Amino acid sequence: MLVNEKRIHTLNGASAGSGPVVYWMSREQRVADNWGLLHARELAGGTRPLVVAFCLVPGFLGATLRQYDFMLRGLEAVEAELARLSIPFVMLTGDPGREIPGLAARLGAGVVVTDFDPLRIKQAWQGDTAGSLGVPLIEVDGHNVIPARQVSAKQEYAARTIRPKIHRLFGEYLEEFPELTPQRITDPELGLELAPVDWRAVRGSLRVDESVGPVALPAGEAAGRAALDRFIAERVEGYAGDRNDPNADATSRLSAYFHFGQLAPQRAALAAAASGRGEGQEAFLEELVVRRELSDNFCLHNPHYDSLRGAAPWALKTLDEHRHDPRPHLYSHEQFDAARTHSRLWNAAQTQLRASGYMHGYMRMYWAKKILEWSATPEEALETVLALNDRYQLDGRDPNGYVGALWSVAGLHDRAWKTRPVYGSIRYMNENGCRRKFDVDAYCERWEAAERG
Ligand code: FO1
Repeated sequence: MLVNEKRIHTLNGASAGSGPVVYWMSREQRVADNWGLLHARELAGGTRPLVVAFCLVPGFLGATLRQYDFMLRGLEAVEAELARLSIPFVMLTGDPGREIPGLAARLGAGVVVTDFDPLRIKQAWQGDTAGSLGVPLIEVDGHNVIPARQVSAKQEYAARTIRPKIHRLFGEYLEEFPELTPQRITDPELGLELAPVDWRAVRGSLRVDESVGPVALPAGEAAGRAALDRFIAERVEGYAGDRNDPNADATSRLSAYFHFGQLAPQRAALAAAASGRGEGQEAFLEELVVRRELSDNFCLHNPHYDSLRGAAPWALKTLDEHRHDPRPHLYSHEQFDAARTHSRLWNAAQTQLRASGYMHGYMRMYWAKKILEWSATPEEALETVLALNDRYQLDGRDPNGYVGALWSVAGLHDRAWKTRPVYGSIRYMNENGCRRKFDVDAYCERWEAAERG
């Protein structure tokens, strides 16, 4: 088998037919280094057609034009790359729970393969599809180096509890990807009328908030790979020392590519492991594998990953005890959104997010903790953090984003710290801490200048 069978999980009990194989691409939007697509290709072999389908959901979790634009640019590249391998690409629009079974029925598909994704909405789409398909729906984990269903059967407490489990299995799963072989079956034999996607029509059909416009970041798997290669060649060496300095440009900047599946985290792990760059390599693998996969573990095992109910009892208790503490400043969602607080540093971070679709990881923690401190309730704070993150961040609505928000606002995967007003024993951050780490004024000036244009 091309794909380690522990990556594979069948979502219904239906028996396979002999018709075409459909790969329903969703989280892993790339052709290379894609375990789900490789498994589908292997099932198709030399005799059964393989068709790749993507279902465009017009109002996905409040996404704006910024995210759809980035995703569609990547999917155009997917279609072109698949064409090179004679694999047809079908773009559906609507509810995947209806559209995927509909396509499978039209094609007389014998099996459908799709991507592992721990988000509730994805699990619901997959549940609906599995229930009405009549043939197997097979999930493949192409996102985690160690498949999320294998690493642990329960919600892990913290990085320190999942780390040894990941390290133990790392050798088994960190393997090179096989190459995807071209399809030899020609179109007429497929018996399908598959027209190329009309991308203008697809873009025209979007009903999304256009006030948050596209960003200039190049999209697609070639761009993701180039960004990885640059990071490994130029920056991974200094990653351990400089990654907490928002002025240093030391982070990988790969998260949008991971979020839309335009780059496999496993490709990045292979490149880092082979880089021989000591401390930087270790620090990057910790973020890339341990922290990232801890986020999938949390969302898979905790259905409340985007609300305070997902937090630990100690955290809920302490936030509740400090619910009525006077807030030093109080802002509404709109004031936060417009970057209109008293804090020059906070406003600069929000401006970076609005203007670029990205906020430096260290600033994301500070930014979210101040929203906790300056909101009327912890519930309102978490709502604001998630809404702003999902609206502006290219990689919003991702397990990593949910975990980052709950870490900042409600101590997820963290421990209790010295008690303070509003925060209780949730870890506190302030501007002086930032000043000790980096040149705060330079950061502010940079984003104030960007705002002025
Ligand atoms: N996945 C889909 O299968 N279809 C979509 O139309 C779609 C839109 C979309 C828009 C913004 C965004 O951030 C993600 C989007 N995704 C879509 C899902 C995404 O690929 C991820 O799988 C999840 O957000 C995180 O696991």
